[in-house]
Amino acid sequence: MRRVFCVALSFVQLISFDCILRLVTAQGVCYGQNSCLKGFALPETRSIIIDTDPGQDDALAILLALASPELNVLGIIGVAGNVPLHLTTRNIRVVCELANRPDMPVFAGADRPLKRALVTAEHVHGSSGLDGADLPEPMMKLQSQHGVDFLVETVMNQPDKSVTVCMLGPLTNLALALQKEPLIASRIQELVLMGGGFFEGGNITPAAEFNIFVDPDAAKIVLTSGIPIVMFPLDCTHQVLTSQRRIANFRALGTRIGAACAGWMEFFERFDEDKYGTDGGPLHDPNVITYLLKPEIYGSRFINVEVETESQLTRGMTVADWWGVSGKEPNVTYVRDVDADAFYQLLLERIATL
Ligand SMILES: [Ca+2]
Repeated sequence: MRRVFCVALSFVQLISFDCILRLVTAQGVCYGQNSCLKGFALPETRSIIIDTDPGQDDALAILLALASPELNVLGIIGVAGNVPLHLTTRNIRVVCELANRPDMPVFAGADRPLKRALVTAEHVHGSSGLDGADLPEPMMKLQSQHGVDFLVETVMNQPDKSVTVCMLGPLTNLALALQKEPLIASRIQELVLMGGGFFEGGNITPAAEFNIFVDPDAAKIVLTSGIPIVMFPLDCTHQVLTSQRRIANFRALGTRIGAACAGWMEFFERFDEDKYGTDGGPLHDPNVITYLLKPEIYGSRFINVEVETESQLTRGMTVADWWGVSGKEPNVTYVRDVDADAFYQLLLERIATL
C-alpha cells in the first residue's frame, strides 16, 4: 500500500504541482498557493526567482534549487559581481546544462552597480568565475528580455505574495526593479539574500562583505523597501565550511555533477583556507536555498539592519542592531546560527538526485 502511494506521489510530482494547484483553485477549493496544498499529503511548492553572479557557491545553490521538487524556479537572472555580466550569464547556463535543464529561462540583468565602478573577485573564483570543473561552453541561449523587466513582470503577473526572490550576488537588479515598479515591494512573498556581516567583519574590506560592498546603494534601496527580508550574512555562512570529508562525499557520488561540485569546492576553498586559516572555505550562497527547504536548521533574530554608503572606511558595512539599542524598526530576519552538518547532508542528498 505504501509503495503504491509512493509511486503515485512520484507520478503526481512529475505532472507538476502547478497543474494540480490550478485544478484545485479552479474548483474553488482554496485560493492561496500555500494554503491550497495543505490539504494534500504533498510538499508545498514555492515559486522562486534566482538572481546570481556565479561563482562556485552560486553554482551549488542553483543545482540545489533545480534538484528540489518543493521549488518552482521561474527564471534565473545574471548580475555583474564575482565576474563581469557576460561571464555570470555564461556560467548560469553552464550550470543549467550540467543539471540537464536547458529549458530554464536565463536573463541578463545589470552589467554594473547603480552608481559605482564594478569590483570583481577573480582572485577568489578564478578568471571564468567557475574555475575548478572542466565543463563545455553552453549551447542554450539567453532570453532577449532584460532581467530587471523579467523580475518586475513576473512579480506583477504572478498571484500576490506568491514569488520568493533569492539574491545570491550584488542587489543591483532588485534595486532597479524597485525603482521601475515600486509596487513589487508589497507583492514579493519573501526576499532571501546572501550578503553582509557584522560579528565576523567583512571579507572584501575589514568592514564589508563582497555582495553589499559592490553595490551598497542598491543594498540601501532593498533594505528600506519594506519587503520581508531574510539575510544570510558572513556570521552564518562562515560556519558552513567545506572539508576534505565533505568534498569527498560529493566526489563519491560518482556522477559528473558530483565531480563538478567537488572540483568547484576544492578550487574555491584554496583561497579561503589561506585567508582564514581554516580547513575548508565557507559555502555562502546555498544557504539561501537550504533555508527555503529546511528553515529549522537556522537560528535568527528579527532586527534593524542598515547599510553604510558614504564612508571611505566602512562603505558597504551592514550595521546590525542585534541588541535593539537603536530603537529603529526591525526590517531583517538576520540569520546567525546554522547546523552545518544538516546543511551539507541536505545539499549532498539533493544533488545526488540530479
Ligand atoms: Ca554569489
